[in-house]
Amino acid sequence: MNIFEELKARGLVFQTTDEEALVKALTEGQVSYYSGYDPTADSLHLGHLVPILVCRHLQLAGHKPYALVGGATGLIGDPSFKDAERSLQTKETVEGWVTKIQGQLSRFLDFENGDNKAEMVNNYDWFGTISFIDFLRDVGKYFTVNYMMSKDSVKKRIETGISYTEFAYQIMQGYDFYELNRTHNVTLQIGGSDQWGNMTAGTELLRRKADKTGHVMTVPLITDSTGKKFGKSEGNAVWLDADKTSPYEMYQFWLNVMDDDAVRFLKIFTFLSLDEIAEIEEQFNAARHERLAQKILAKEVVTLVHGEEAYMQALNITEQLFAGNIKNLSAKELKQGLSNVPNYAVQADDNLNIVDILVAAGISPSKRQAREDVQNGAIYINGERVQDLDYSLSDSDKIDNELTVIRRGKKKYSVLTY
Ligand code: 629
Repeated sequence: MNIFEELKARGLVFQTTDEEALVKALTEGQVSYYSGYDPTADSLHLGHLVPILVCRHLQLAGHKPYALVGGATGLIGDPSFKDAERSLQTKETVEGWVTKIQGQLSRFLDFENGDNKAEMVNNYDWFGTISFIDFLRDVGKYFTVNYMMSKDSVKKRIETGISYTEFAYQIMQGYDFYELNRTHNVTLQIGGSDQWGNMTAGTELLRRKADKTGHVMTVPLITDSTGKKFGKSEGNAVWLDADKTSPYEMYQFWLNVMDDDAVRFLKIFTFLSLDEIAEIEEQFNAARHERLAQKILAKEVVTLVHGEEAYMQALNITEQLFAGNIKNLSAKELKQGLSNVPNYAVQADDNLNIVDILVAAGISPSKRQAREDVQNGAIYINGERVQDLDYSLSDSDKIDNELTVIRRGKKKYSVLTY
């Protein structure tokens, strides 16, 4: 299988400008390619991962990647399929986000070794100094307004309103492709299917201004088997920054993938070979309740994004919480594992008797119920059952001097902080 067939078999190809010519280029020699990421937040998220992984596949196959961070385009705002105009961020903010996103991208590609080592580029490096007059004369002249308006990505906004600033965006991205071709011989651009319009503005400019052919390849927008857009956990983006989405949370996200999506996602999001995935699929289908595909998926992606140690920690937190072994975890681990659990900050004048604390922390609705819960054996402090109505919390119940985990019944947790 050549690299293009491999990407296709994995479900990583949505659309290309000229498949035959692209396959020819990819099989005949080394292709320089790029993919761009705008600094619209201080972190990338799972939605960015697919094109990044395609770039990694291509690098592993010997092609040379350029990772572009849009220091300039991030100051403008991509209107593609966006319902409304974006609000402008300050230049300082965008600059800070550029640095963070560069740091994240650097983990996925090899920037050090071989004749196809990856390179980081920032389009501020050429847009920062280009004059408005030169841009209009040397670039804008190649685009008709009619052509620009015909793109699906902006069509809706033509009706509802779009600023001249955002309307110009596609020409900027088009010029990036032209510029990277001119300076680095880049001939292929990769992006999500929402980027088709911007990316073909690049091949258009290459053709018209330099009489050259560029290729575009889009990756599909990932949806789950119910057709919902993928990558959100309880409505929130799953970030690649461990401080925004902990490795444990990301691990849980993958662990909870639906059965019908798990194998497809193994092909898209991991570097296991298709043969290995076929074997996993067989085992998985023989006993789906064991969630083998999800476990491997979670292991592979968390290791890829956060490293082996973070994966081991996420797994350990999962297993210890499942077994109720709270005391085997540190306060830091518990904060990851129980980040979605209600917290109660114990007050200086709180009565620390178990019954009172259960009510104060909102674990039991009344003292009467609290007493019953304790006597029934439903209450666990740091994983150990407490049935003594006179039990009073003390320093020895504080894990790492920071918190106490109370559980009622099987799954209802609450964290006391001090
Ligand atoms: C200048 C800027 C370029 C090439 C690309 C760009 C960024 C591009 C964009 N991409 C999205 C982003 O930055 O806005 N105009 O958040 C995002 N991308 C990854 C995938 C995407 C896309 O970074 O292409 O489809 C998400 O999967 O939305 O010269």
